[in-house]
Amino acid sequence: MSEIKLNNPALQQWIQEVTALCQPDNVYLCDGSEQEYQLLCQKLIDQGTFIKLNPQLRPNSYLARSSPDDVARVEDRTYICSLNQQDAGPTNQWYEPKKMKEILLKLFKGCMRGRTLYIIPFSMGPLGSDLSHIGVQITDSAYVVCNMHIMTRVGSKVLDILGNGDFVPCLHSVGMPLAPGQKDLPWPCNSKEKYIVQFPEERSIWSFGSGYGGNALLGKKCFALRIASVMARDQGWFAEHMLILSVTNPNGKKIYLTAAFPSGCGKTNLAMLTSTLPGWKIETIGDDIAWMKFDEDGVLKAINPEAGFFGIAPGTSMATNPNAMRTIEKNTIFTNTALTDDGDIWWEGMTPDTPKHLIDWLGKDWYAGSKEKAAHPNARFTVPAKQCPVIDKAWEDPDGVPVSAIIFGGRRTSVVPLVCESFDWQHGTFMGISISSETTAAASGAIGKLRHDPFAMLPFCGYHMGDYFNHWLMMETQGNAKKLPRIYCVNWFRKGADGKWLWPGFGENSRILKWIFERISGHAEAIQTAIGRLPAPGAIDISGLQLAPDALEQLLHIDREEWLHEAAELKNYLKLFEEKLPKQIQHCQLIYEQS
Ligand code: OXD
Ligand code: MN
Repeated sequence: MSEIKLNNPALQQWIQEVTALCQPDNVYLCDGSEQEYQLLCQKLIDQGTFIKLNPQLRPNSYLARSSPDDVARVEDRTYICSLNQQDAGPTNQWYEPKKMKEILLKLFKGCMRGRTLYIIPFSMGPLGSDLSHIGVQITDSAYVVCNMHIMTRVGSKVLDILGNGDFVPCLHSVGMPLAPGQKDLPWPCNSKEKYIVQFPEERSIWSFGSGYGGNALLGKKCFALRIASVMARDQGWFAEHMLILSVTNPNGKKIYLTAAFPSGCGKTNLAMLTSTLPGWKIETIGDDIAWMKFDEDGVLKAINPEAGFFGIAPGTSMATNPNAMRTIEKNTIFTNTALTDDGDIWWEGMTPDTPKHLIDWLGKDWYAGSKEKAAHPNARFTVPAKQCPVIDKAWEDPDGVPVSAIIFGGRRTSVVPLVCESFDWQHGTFMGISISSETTAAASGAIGKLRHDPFAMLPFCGYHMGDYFNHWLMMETQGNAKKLPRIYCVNWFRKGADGKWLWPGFGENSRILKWIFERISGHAEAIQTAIGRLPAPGAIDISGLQLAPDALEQLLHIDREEWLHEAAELKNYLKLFEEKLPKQIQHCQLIYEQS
């Protein structure tokens, strides 16, 4: 094993400690080069993890099939190990940090035997931006290295910028050491033990037993949300589960928006939306995470800390998200999709016709008409953001983009209107707190259950959510905020009495973005209601849209009884944060109740 020499003593020491603990056969420092990526892809083909897709149909692309018990984020195996239990708050699983370390040290001891330990220096955010932060992931999974190559900026250039500075250490193992001569599995993982652990004070991450998505690509949920939310609290910025997009009107005026939706509610579709309104253009900066900070002029600036998209494949099609389909034409890693007979990928909803025969995500023959899904509902594509045909030209701007509006949304079949504008920052914060949504396949557990998901951060906030609400409120005055974005709430998912969607969604959501754009520029009308400002009759452009005659009315209908019930239910939920619930939020609740 050759000795790795680094200029950063803390990094050098950490690598030595981890190597001694995990006892890998080899240690490899990733340089981030294209050649490295290709070599690792070949290694993954050789060990049966990757299937090379037909280069004629899908150049430089691969399919991986996970173990059937490692298909999504494991929220019940995720821990925030703050020094004080109170700091983790009522919505996170807490464990005493010292005791957790004991558990982890036992699990990690010798866990990389027979494997290579990869060191991945990575930057979350454009290289050298003041808004970016550096992490170093150690992993024994080449699949993870390839995904990190796409999802973050990786390699020697990151080490150059790091110099002697601070980094977030991110330790990951699939938790399956190999005895001498033991044959590896295509998707090694540990079916008994999984731990996704954040130590907020130490700003470190330990992840054991899973190779999938947010459990294993530690730059994403673990660093850019759980750890970064703590850094943001301490340093006066925001780390949010938000897409970032730009809207350009027919006169060429552009504004930037961010939007928070719970996992699996269509953030990628909204971020890449093709406008159905002539002359209006939507462009993408990010589809999952936004880091935002007020600049010296008091303007809220946002960067996308990621460099790729890790999007949910099922349901993505030329009809629902043509820009995503174009993005994934090449250089893409697919995980848990189906494989076609001509060596391409397929998933439910991808094409109008279903292929007659496929190999499903479990590697078995699958025939049209089967009751089983061919692709796993949480099947994913990992693809470089720069391949998106509508990537905004400022997407890597180190200064970030100025945010004019923030949108909150969820998947609600009733009660919540299509769009609603908040009265002010406080009320907007209340809207963020109020998000609830039906659960999806992005996390393991029941699907379709309504759950509260404040700011879409329930699984991702690294500290007490009551303190997080306070942080949002305080930023209005304590940050150097001068020009606060307006805050909106949207719901594309409302259904009519017949159980059918009332709103077509997808590209047609451009009509709602247009209303928001025009509200900000002072050209759109709104009416005041108890829950916020709704579009005035005629203010939403529905030209050329085939809507049922009273659909818009139903979509914007506020039912008093339903809202009183909603308010009571929310009040009950918020008891959870009792001792830390900001007074201003209790005041917002009263407005709902008294109206
Ligand atoms: C994601 C998620 O993968 O939110 O983005 O689960
Ligand atoms: Mn997400």
